[in-house]
Amino acid sequence: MVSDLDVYLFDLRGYLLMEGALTGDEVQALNDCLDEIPALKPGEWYGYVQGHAYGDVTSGINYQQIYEAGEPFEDLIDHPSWFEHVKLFIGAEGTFDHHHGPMFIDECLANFREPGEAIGLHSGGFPPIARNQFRYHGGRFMCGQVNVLMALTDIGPGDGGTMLIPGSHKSNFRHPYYDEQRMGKDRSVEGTVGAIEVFMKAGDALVFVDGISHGSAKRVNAGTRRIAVYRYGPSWGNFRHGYQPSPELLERLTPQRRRIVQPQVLLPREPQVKRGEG
Ligand SMILES: O=C(O)CCC(=O)C(=O)O
Repeated sequence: MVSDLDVYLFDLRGYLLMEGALTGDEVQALNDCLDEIPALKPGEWYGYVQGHAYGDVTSGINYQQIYEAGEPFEDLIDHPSWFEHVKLFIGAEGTFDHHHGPMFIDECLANFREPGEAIGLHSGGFPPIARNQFRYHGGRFMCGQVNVLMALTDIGPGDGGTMLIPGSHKSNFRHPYYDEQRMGKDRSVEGTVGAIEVFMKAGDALVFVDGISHGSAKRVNAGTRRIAVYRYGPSWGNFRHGYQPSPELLERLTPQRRRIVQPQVLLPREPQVKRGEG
């Protein structure tokens, strides 16, 4: 299921592009779910889905906790196109990292990108961060965060595609882009030496370790780019933004999905009777 070439390329480049990871019907069902949600501004809720922006809204609006938006989004939790890949790259199986399950989703969102919007370059092997690190040690991957970014619309030139610097998950130096940006120079991701823009068809998935330098080009075309991102890490992780899954979602999910969404149930759930009482 995970080919030797996938392993080689993920280790070398820090990402894999999976063409046709989702069928046309799946993409349609996901978009239908999104169409049912009224336009949300940051902070507004629709059921258990919340409108959100990273900093300001120039990178587009996010709908957080998108696995709450309906069954098509629930199916993404352990989707067969990438489940084994993510499991391997987190590398918990057979170790103490697997104490509560193979993985945990610390953030899942849909993002809508309009003309003029982009997200700046971020992450990279330097400075090192434990949460999103790339690591291969003792014969296994131990990635802190593996992202699956799914295209829900076609993403071609001018559409604000994801950009990344292949190999930067292993870098020991900061790209000069970051210093120039800090000095106030207007540096678009597009002009960054070493960065590539990933064009995707609706249904393609980009699997990448969060420690790779990544961001997106500015959207210049009319219309809206739609993506979903599920971020997976080891089962002992915690929610990035402090959301929690709804009781209804937990009730509906299969045991495998429930363990990925909520690996641990905190104890005790009720006050305990002291010895000798009751
Ligand atoms: O919007 C994009 O294409 C990039 C997304 C991103 O930066 C992220 O998922 O961390």
